[in-house]
Amino acid sequence: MSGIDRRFFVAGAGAALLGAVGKSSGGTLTLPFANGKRPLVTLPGKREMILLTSRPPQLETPFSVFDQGLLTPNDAFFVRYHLSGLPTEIDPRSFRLAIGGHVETPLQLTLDSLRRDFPVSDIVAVNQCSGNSRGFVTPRVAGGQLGNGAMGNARWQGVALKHLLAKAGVRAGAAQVTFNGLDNPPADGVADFVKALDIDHALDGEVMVAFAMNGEELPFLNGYPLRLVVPGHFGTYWVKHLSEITVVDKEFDGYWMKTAYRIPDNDCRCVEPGTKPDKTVPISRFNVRSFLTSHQDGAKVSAGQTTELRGIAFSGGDPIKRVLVSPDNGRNWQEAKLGEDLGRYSFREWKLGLKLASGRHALRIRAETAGGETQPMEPRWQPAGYMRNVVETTNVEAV
Ligand SMILES: Nc1nc2c(c(=O)[nH]1)N[C@H]1C(S)=C(S)[C@@H](COP(=O)(O)O)O[C@H]1N2
Ligand SMILES: [Mo]
Repeated sequence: MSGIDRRFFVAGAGAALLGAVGKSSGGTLTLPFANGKRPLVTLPGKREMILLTSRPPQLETPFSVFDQGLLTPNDAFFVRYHLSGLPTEIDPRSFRLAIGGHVETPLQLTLDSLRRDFPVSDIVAVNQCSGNSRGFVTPRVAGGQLGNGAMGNARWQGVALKHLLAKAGVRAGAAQVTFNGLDNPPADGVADFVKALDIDHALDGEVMVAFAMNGEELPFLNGYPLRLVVPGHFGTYWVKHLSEITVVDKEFDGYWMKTAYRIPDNDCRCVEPGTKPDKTVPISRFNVRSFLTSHQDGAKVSAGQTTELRGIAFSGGDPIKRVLVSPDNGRNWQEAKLGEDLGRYSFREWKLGLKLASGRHALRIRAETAGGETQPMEPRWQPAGYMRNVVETTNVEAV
């Protein structure tokens, strides 16, 4: 089989997703909040994952994966869709990426042309859903009740959007660029999933049209054959099965920009629990987060001996300066050792050896960026349950 035939065959696996029920192993996993019991399923191209919904397919990464390496394997990478009208078959030979709108020369690019005619680059970047960790929000809010597994870190390979837009020639007066993929609403009255970035952002050289992830082509469920990569920005902008890029001369007012994915227009991105913000803006960059990955809540460790703690931190692009660990629920803090730097959009590993006396300990993990951004000790609240970044707590018992 030639390379291109093989790709077509792999993409054809998408047809198997039409039902998108997935194979259930019968196994379950219980996320640590009320009604947190979830089936474990396998869908094409994926290992056993936590099922949130089956139509459209939404899968969460089991948290233990984040302790196994800084890059999230493709078959364990989370999956989020809004619309159940998924493309069922994509032929890489006839696929075209259309670039049009407010440009000099509209383009219809083949996948071969994308790889051959433009500079190819790569970047390690975290993709995180705005609603990651929503299941922990109290008072609870509507939306997918996710644990902490709606995030992943990968090495993305593709072509910087600025090269594609340069080839098409952006005309004077361009305001934004919109992005549409091959998935469609299942019925009339549901808005097609289209997102927009300001023209300056689209031309910044970091926004990428990616065709590969961790050295392999994109898994079907993560956007085969092309997806947008928007480093430091929430996953909602990372449009999958990307097929249409349109330059527009005014602010785009589609449902998924104007109504959905908006956050309070204030510094904390928060409001009093139970209230609504007066003014909102589109969600944009990640706030800083950090996690302990080596130990689960309730873990037992050896009293009086060094326990090796390990975890990850990441931000919206401001480099991680330090990670602090509290052995005693925030009274005292110790600085962890940072691991390999894969770039400012990547997960950064941290490690710390701690001696814990016998008894229970509430471990807290707090990251700080070079620009001084840090995590709040108490959770902030907003009606959509986006952007949770409270200092995490993991209870361990030393025996
Ligand atoms: N075509 C398309 N792209 C999409 C979406 C979608 O519903 N359709 N969802 C977005 C959202 S909200 C997120 S969080 C990311 C998730 O990327 P993943 O499924 O590869 O993990 O995809 C984004 N891209
Ligand atoms: Mo998302």
